[in-house]
Amino acid sequence: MSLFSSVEPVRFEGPSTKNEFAYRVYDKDRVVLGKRMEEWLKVAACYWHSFNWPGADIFGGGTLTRPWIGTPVTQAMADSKLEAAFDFFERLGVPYFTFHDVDAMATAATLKEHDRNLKKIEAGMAQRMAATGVKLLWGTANLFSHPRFAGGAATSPDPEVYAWAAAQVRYCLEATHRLGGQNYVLWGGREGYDSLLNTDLRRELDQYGRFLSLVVEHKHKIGFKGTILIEPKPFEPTKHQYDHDVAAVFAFLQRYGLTKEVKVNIEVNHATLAGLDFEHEIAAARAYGIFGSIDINRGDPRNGWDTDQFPNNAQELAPALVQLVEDQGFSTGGFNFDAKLRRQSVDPADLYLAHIGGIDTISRALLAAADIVTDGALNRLKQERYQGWNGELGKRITGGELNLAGIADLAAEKNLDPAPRSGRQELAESLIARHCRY
Ligand code: XLS
Ligand code: NI
Ligand code: NI
Repeated sequence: MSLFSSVEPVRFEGPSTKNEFAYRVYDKDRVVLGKRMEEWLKVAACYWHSFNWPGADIFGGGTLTRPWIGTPVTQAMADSKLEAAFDFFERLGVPYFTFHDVDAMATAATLKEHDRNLKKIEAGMAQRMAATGVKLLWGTANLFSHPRFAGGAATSPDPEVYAWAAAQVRYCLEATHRLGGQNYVLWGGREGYDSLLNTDLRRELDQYGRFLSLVVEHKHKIGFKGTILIEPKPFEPTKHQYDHDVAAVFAFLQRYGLTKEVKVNIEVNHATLAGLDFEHEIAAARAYGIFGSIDINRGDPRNGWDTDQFPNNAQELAPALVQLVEDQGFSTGGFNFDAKLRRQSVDPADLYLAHIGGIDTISRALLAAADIVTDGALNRLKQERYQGWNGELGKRITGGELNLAGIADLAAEKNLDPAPRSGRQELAESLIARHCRY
């Protein structure tokens, strides 16, 4: 029995139900284009925002009832947090969860103690995972909360901090591996700078590149088959984060020879903060061949920080889901609800209602995307737009047969005079809107 065990297991009841603690759209066994909804979406709930955040902000303290939060966190507190978290995951009916080492375990003063405490909570997780069937989408080490990481972890000016970070990642990667995690995430919280005046950018990138290579090497050494994921974010908490966006991450991976080893975990709100569309980040990751997983949340159009709100607009998400459907789903990734309540949402019920609404929203977007892909009109519109490239001229250019002068001569000789053609953008937008009817 815990704070979150008073709610009945949440079930699918369909769109006409009056029960707020039921799914209206998310029917995990519903088959969509040959695959169960649960397999399409691979929903995960996260430990940190839901169980390790008391509802504090920079102007005020915790508002939520989270009796297991404190300084230090004792083993008993970590255990009751675990109980509450799994009671919630199980009742919500999600197949996965995600965690940071320090948001799950008892506080540790030394690395040896860190190792021991993480193993203790790992044992508890393994037990609850076996009992509930909830699996691990990914684990990650928190390399940003402790004061020692104020200047970064892998990009710290102090090699002792780097070594601490290496140890934490080693322990957490191994724990993730033993728990059968599908991925391992590195979000570069403070891997960036607050001022270039005191920062050696080239050195820090090299440190970070080496760090990531070591992680990849260790992954292979221990036989972890999951995917290593970097989570791009442009800033916050640092002024500039090196993993700014998907393109910056790709450049970094290429520089350190890791494009085949590491993929990205794209977060909606991080894309917004980078001034990019969520669907752009997905398209870029697919183009570079590094698409991995999604942290699903949303920002607020009038706030410039990571507000981590629950998603509630299926039409906005549909262009992203279309891409997922075109790819026939995730490989090892999933939709992690890296989203948090507002400070006034103080009832345990609010955590359920928030997730239910969010899960129904991505389900709506999935159904719309499946219809859009099946209908094929959007795809045809795109194909027609590029049709010229299948013709003779297109093939001669992309096939590499012509050099720049050759193309120029040919264009002049043939007296080319291409007429502008419609891009059909409004029709494309209408197609999306038309299918968002769930
Ligand atoms: C912060 C990030 C963080 C990562 C995990 O903005 O989203 O929550 O997902 O470290
Ligand atoms: Ni995230
Ligand atoms: Ni975030």
